[in-house]
Amino acid sequence: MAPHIALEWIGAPYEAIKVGYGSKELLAVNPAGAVPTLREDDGWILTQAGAILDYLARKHPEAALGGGDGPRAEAEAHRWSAFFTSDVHAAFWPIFMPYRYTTDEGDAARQAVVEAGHKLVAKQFAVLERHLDGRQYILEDRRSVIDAYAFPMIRWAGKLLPGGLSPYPNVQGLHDRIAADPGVRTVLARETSN
Ligand SMILES: N[C@@H](CCC(=O)N[C@@H](CS)C(=O)NCC(=O)O)C(=O)O
Repeated sequence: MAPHIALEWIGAPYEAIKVGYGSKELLAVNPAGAVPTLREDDGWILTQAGAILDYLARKHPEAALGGGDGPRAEAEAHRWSAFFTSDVHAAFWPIFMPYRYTTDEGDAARQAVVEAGHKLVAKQFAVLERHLDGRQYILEDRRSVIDAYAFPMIRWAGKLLPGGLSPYPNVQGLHDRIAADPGVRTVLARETSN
């Protein structure tokens, strides 16, 4: 969803292809069997959400989605991209796939893994909440690919955390600003209806 949002903001033509995790079709372009995977018209393939978003921002500087110029602005973009890849995204795995985190097949063991995931996600959302205090967007004062990256994870947290987004009003505000965008609504209509 995040690269599709970035592409909508850029206004570049693209084709979204529905694939199954680990499917033959997906494994042919990404040995991890995971999304997102970007394929350019000349056959060049790029995986990893953070890299794809960075590539799209650099390929389309006119869209100003990279978060600013200069070593510090670029470092901030890398910092928040790494935060979403390694800290936030990874914190959801015990919730989505508890069976990968315990060899105990019992319901109680799996539920304990899910609850540990809730705590991990809550810890990272507290960091994001503090960062957003007094800010409209994650980088500088305008939207960037990092906001697109955050958006699906904010939706997951809203649905999966026991208290939803209620402890994170700044994160809720960011969510609402992004969700109101027409390009984002296009992506949501396509990717949440089937
Ligand atoms: N580090 C990768 C993780 C990609 C990833 O795990 N994507 C999930 C969907 S959000 C997936 O395809 N999971 C399938 C699986 O793990 O089997 C990235 O940031 O692109």
